[in-house]
Amino acid sequence: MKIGNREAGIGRRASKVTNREPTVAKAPLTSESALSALTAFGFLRPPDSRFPILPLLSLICICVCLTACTGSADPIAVTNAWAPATPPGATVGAAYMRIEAREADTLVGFASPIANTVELHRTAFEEGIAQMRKVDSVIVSADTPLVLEPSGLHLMLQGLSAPLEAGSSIHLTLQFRNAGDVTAEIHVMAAGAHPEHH
Ligand SMILES: [Cu+2]
Repeated sequence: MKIGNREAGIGRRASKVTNREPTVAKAPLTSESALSALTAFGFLRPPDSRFPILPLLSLICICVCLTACTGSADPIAVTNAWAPATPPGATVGAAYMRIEAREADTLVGFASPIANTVELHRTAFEEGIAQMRKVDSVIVSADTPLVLEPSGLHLMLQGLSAPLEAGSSIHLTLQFRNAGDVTAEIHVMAAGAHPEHH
């Protein structure tokens, strides 16, 4: 009898231990633990009602999406704006950037306090020779960024008041038909250096 009881006792303890193990292992993964944590902080009703977590999670998802989608309210975003440094005495420089428009717009003019004129140029190869042609205006569509880059569309700064020095910044104003003036900060980089692309 005694032995039988002891064995039965051991059996119960053993079964308690084996019952506890999966509970501990599962705890971080179950929605019950998330529910009880939320309940503890007063976000939800007691755990016997599991359904309030669904609208709460939906609300969190909607908030995250809205925040991500409306992060920038600017109609025009200029990124990766850079210009190669120019040698001493140079009066001509170039500038490159990526322009994104929330709604289609037309880029119609350019100005900078450090240059007499700023023109949009397109480099094209004609009979194997690179030629630069002035472009009066360009459409920035809503779904495709306009990328100004070496050997493509670029801004030409003529009549520089001072050479462009690596490590400095210059300001350049882009004039859009709808969005109006947008001033971009252009980082001057050592000649031959390329900016990081994200
Ligand atoms: Cu040019």
